[in-house]
Amino acid sequence: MDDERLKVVTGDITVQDVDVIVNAANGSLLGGGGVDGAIHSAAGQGLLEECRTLGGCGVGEAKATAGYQLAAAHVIHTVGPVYGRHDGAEPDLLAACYRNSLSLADELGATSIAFPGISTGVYGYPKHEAADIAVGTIREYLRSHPGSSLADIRLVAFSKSDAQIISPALL
Ligand code: AR6
Repeated sequence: MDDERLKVVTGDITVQDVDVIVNAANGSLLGGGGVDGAIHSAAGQGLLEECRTLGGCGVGEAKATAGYQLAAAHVIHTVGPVYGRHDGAEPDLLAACYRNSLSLADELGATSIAFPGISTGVYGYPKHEAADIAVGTIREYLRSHPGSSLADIRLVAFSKSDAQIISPALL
């Protein structure tokens, strides 16, 4: 079933004009490379200071902070699975990242949210498989949460070639 609330956009997630940006973090929540590094540098030092108070985050879980210097009011930090390190539980853990982030965004009353390709960089998740899980999990969430405040859900591809991988998952 098609849902106009979900779309693929190409670009840098840090400049998305949305209520919530999702960060593909690591368990320490203390920053890193990739999209995590980009979000921390765009948000500024306040983000790291708040992250230090959170006590880390488990794989598949999600925790929220303010957005500081980002256009987004909130950042939801989630920790994706490292591909091949979870004895076959990778798909469930990746789905949990999306589901728990959406649920937290709803608790915050957000209407718009932007996701990066969680686990598809250093954590090695194959991009086609990850895109199918992202789209399937988001659609299932929207179906099972008719009262969701979310009206604009973006899967942010960092390059045109990534957009070409993700877009067919929406068909
Ligand atoms: N905007 C949108 N997407 C981006 C951006 C950006 N600015 N930068 C990278 N991507 P990764 P992971 C894409 O490695 O695999 C960090 O060091 C990138 O092309 O950032 O979940 C954390 O601290 C890729 O498709 O996250 C962890 O240690 C996707 O974002 C670890 O990396 C995710 O790539 C997490 O690894």
